[in-house]
Amino acid sequence: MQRMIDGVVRGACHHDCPDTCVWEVTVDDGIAVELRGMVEHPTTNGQLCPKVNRFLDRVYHPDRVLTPLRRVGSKGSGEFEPISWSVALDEIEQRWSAIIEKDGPAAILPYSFDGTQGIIQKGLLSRRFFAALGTSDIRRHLCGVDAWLGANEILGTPKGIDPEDLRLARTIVLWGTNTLLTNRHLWPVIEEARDAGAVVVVIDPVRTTTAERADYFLQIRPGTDVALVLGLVHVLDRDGLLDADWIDRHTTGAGDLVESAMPWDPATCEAETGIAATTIEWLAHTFVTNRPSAVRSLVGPEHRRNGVEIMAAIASLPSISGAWRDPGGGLCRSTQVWWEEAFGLDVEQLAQPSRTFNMARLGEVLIDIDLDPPIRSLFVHNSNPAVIAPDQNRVVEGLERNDLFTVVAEQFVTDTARYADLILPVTTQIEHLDLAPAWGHLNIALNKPAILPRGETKSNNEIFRLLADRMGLHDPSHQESDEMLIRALLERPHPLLDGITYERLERDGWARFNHEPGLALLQHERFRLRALDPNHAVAPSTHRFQLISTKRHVRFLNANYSQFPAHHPSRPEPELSVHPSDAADLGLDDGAEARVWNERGELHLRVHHDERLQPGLVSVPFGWGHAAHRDGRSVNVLTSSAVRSDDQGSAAYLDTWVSISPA
Ligand SMILES: Nc1nc2c(c(=O)[nH]1)N[C@H]1C(S)=C(S)[C@@H](COP(=O)(O)OP(=O)(O)OC[C@H]3O[C@@H](n4cnc5c(=O)[nH]c(N)nc54)[C@H](O)[C@@H]3O)O[C@H]1N2
Ligand SMILES: Nc1nc2c(c(=O)[nH]1)N[C@H]1C(S)=C(S)[C@@H](COP(=O)(O)OP(=O)(O)OC[C@H]3O[C@@H](n4cnc5c(=O)[nH]c(N)nc54)[C@H](O)[C@@H]3O)O[C@H]1N2
Ligand code: SF4
Ligand SMILES: [Mo]
Repeated sequence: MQRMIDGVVRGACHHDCPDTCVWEVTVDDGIAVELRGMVEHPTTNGQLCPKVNRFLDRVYHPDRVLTPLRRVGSKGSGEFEPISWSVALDEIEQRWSAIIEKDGPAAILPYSFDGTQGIIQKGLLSRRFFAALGTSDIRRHLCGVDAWLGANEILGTPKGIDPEDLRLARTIVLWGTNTLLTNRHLWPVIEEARDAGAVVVVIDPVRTTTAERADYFLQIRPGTDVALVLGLVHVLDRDGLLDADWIDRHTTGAGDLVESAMPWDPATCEAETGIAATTIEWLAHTFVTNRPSAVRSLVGPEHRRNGVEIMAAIASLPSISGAWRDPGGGLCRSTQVWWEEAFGLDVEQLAQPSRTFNMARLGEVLIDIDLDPPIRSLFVHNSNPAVIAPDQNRVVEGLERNDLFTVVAEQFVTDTARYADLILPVTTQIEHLDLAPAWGHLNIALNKPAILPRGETKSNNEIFRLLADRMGLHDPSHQESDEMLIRALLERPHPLLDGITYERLERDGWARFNHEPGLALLQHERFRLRALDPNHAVAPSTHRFQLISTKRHVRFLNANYSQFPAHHPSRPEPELSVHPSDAADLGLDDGAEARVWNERGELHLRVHHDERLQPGLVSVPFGWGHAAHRDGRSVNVLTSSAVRSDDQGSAAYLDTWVSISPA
């Protein structure tokens, strides 16, 4: 039997969080007894976060799935019996072989997302496996793709400045990002800049915890960010603050941008965005005079129908103003593209599936009997679509199909796993090997397993090795070990990876990509400016309120942890937050019960008066499971799965309109 050694083992957090903290696990007698942030890691700085400080409770939780399970009750009943791996694998082999024989492999749909963002366990072997079988695939566009597209259009690259370089900036605009909640390890960098005199501005429709800690808060009307950028460009042009030499040497299309800003004088911009004309003038002036100036954004505004245009607008501001000239100036966003390029994953992801669906449309795909062939089997790993996907009623309707053979690889019986025919028990991050990339800084880390897999759990990769063997896929690439996969990535000849070896990562735990701090990365590029389109989604006449459902709780991470009372916020249930003026209008006291609905679904929620919102905007937190709601469903029953006509892009989670009445 495999043995593990007691002592301290280094690893890194797997969650879909920009921070990718590096941790140290203390193991005593084969049991992980302590987990703490690594002191020497520059962004972790010895601290994890309120979600992951209790991670060992998750690993050893009595509800962990420790053996394969087979459904014995009806779908969704949550009744399962333990079975052995060989019985589970036999059943998958038989069911899939029959489906492939009758309808072809395209009738099988794998569904996965960022449950772990470790490069090895997230998808290397699963992609090889499903591509070799020739199954259908999904476009993994729920998070970050629209922001990527918008930035890339203007910058000619999706890359921005190194987030750690924000310490050099003297104006920092946190544009639609809730840094203190979602990217907390960046905050010390921002404070460092502030200690040196930086001004911090937050632009958000909601007065978030981050907004409360900023120097200036601009409470924007939802979705009107493009108009705000046009207003800022208008002022820069009007007041002679545009640098003709910069524009001439480093941009194309600036004339079109300035022309599209002509109608957006401060008064017009105020009427559209809700931000005072004098504030718009102040921000435009500050951005060009109090330099270096940087805009920081992640995915907040991208979850809208005009998400690409919003990010294009956000990228246009530093590009026309010449903010890129200064180290620490420019646009700062996800660093994912750095490691995707270094590891060649941008290419790897283009394996040819038999057909592809945008993952936002899971519900309609599952219930569409006219598809040729229809989906007969669903394999879910690294995701909890019953909670995270839009149009939840349709998703559950699909999962309820008795003729759909559903397999879910999970650590817990999630809301998705409840509908599975088979649940396969998987390891947690301290039970498997992985290479942990970050989308909030330029370091990578090696995650070494600290303990043996609990019970009969197996890593994703181990499951795909077994499945490949069962399904007759005998190419040796399906059997590569996790260590071989990591070594192959690190050996790629890419300048960012020079000198980063497996041995070095084993010794130090982490390494920074070869990129000099403070390098004004894009100063020699030509930015592709263009006219901007300020149109955004407007209210359908039937519904009065706009609903946002972003992440809100410090101890939740997407769909993880809401099942644990120790992770609950002080108001321990999902509530409908309503601005007090709207609540008065609707006759809804604080604590009253309201019905919230639209054409896709409804929820009954307790009302919370919250003056951090704005009139017309209500909110329900994302992340709570079905059981936390009296309707047995969560906020995504209200969101729409509509994506662009080319099936690209994220769901417009935030362009959701609802009606509200007392229950
Ligand atoms: N604690 C915690 N941390 C997390 C997560 C979590 O679930 N919990 N999830 C992780 C994941 S997957 C992601 S993608 C990141 C997301 O990280 P962020 O992008 O920072 O977070 P969001 O909460 O999606 O959106 C940020 C802000 O955008 C605002 N916003 C909404 N509409 C608009 C608009 O039209 N204009 C502007 N300017 N702002 C708007 C929202 O009010 C919100 O405050 O967080 C990661 N970190
Ligand atoms: N209304 C609304 N909906 C949203 C959002 C929102 O803000 N509002 N945010 C969207 C965004 S930005 C994102 S990124 C998505 C997140 O969507 P997901 O990536 O699906 O969410 P997670 O909760 O991070 O992870 C899902 C599951 O992965 C499992 N998991 C973890 N590690 C492993 C592993 O090694 N193997 C296997 N098999 N499973 C593992 C966890 O147990 C967890 O149940 O949600 C989206 N949905
Ligand atoms: S969830 Fe984010 S902040 Fe928390 S430990 Fe993981 S990487 Fe760090
Ligand atoms: Mo995300």
